[in-house]
Amino acid sequence: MAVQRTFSIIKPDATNRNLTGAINAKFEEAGLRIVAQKRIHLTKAQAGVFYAVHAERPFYDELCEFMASAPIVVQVLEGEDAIAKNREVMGATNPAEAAEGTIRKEFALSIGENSVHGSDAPETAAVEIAYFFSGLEIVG
Ligand code: IDP
Repeated sequence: MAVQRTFSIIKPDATNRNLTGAINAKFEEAGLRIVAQKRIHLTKAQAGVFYAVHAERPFYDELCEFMASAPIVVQVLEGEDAIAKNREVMGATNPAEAAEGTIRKEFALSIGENSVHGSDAPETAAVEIAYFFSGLEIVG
């Protein structure tokens, strides 16, 4: 498997609890390199565009409110098989179902306030990276 890039967000529940460093340590221990990173505070409208794929889901409004409730850290992670590796380190969406040692098992508060986002496929990774970063901001 070739070196890939994926898009990651450290969500408001995690930045609120000062967990950015602890979560980054999990990525780095898994062999993922943080090749771009910045702290931003989304508007609800910007969160809505990012999560447009979920617009018809019952939790969409709650999700957009949450993502705009506090600063987030957006990142590009790079490594061998980075998309799958990141999803593995994140753990299942619902922390009650997440495996031991994963970020969501250790840190997530609920299925909604689950500490991290990670792209699920190369196509979504490319779109998500381009929504938040210019090429000059990604330093591999
Ligand atoms: P993922 O983040 O593990 O890829 P998705 O199903 O794509 O999971 O959902 C996107 C995000 O929407 C989740 O990470 C979580 O924050 C939120 N979410 C998913 N399901 C629920 C729910 O049932 N209630 C509230 N929020 C949810």
